[in-house]
Amino acid sequence: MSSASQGATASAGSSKDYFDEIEARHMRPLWQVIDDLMPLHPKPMETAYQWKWKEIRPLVYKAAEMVSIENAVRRVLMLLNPSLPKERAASTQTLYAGIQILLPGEVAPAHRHTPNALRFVMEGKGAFTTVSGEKTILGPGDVVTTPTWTWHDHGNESEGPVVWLDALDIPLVNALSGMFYEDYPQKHQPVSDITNSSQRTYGRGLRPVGDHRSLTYSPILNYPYSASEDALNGLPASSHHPCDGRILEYVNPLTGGPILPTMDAYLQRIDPGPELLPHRHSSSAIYMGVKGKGTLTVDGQLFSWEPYDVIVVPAWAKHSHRAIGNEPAVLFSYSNAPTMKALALYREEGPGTA
Ligand code: 1HN
Repeated sequence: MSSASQGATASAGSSKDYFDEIEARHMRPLWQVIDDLMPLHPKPMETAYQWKWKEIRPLVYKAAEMVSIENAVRRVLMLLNPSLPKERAASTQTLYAGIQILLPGEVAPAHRHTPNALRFVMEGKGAFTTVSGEKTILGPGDVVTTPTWTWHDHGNESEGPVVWLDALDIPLVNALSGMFYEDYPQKHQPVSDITNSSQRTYGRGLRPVGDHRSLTYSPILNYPYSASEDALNGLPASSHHPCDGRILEYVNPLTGGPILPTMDAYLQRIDPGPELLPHRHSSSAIYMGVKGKGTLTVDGQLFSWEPYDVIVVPAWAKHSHRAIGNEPAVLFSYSNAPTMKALALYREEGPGTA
C-alpha cells in the first residue's frame, strides 16, 4: 500500500469517525440540511384535509351516549390532521378544531386556560356560555369568543342537544410552552352582567365613555348569526373580493383588528358562478361550510363541501372557492394570521399582490 492511499484511507476513516462523533454528541452539520431547513417558501407539515359532517355527526352524538359530561368535562371529538403527530392535538401546526356536544341539563364546568378559543354554533338553540361573568344564549351560526385566561363555563338549559365547533390555538401555545390551566372552585362562575351585555354595548358602533378595556381581544362575547348574515347580504358588489367573494371579518370594534390575539375569523358568501381566483397566504386556516354547497380547491386537490364539513387549508397552499348549484355558499373560517402578522411572517400571493 502506498503512503498516498494510506493517507486517503486514513482521511476517509477519520471523516467517518468525525461524523459519528458529532452525531454521538448530538450535533449535526448544517451544510447537509440547510436547503431543507430554509426552503424558498413555507412547507408546512400539515396537509389539506376534510372531515365530512355526514360521517362525523353520528360519532359526535354517539359520544353523548358513551361518556357522561361528569367524566368528559368537555365532551369533544378533536379533528386531528393525519399529517401531524396525534399528541399535538392539531388540525394545522398552530390551530386546533374539535366538535363539542352538550345534552339538555348538562354543565361543562368553569375553568380557564391560556389558549384562546372561538366557538361556531352548529346545532341547538338555547344553551348558554358564560365568559368573564357575562352570559350569552347560543343559537346556530353564533360566533362566541373565549379569550386567553378568561373563566368560561357552558350549560344546556334547552330541550335539545347543542353542538358547536371549538377553535383553539392549542398547538401554538404548546409549541411556545405557554400553557397554563386552572379549574374554577365551583361549577359555574357568578353571572355579574346583563345577558349579552357586550354585544348590546359594543356591537352597535358605540363605546362606553371612559372605557379602559384591554385591546388584545374583542370585548364582544357573541357575534349573533342573524346580524353577521345580514351584514354579508348588505355588501355591495363593488366590495366583493376576487378570491373570497363577499367576505367579512369578525372584528374587535375597539381596534378594527382581529377578535383574538392569535386567531382571526371570517364569514363569507360565494355566489353561484365560475370558480373564484386562487390565492395563498402564509397563515393556515380552517373552514367550515355553513349554508349551500361548494368546492374548495387546495393545491389542486378538490374538496366538495356541504354544511358543517371542515376543511384544512395549510399555510401557503393555493386555494380557490366555488359555489355549487344555484344557491349562494356560506363559509365560516378562522386562521392564525394575527400570529403571523405579529411576528412579521405574514405574506400573501394572489391577484393584486406583487
Ligand atoms: C375547552 O376548555 C373547551 O371550554 C373546548 O368548551 C375545547 C380543548 C382543549 C382544552 C380546553 C371549552 C377544549 C378546551
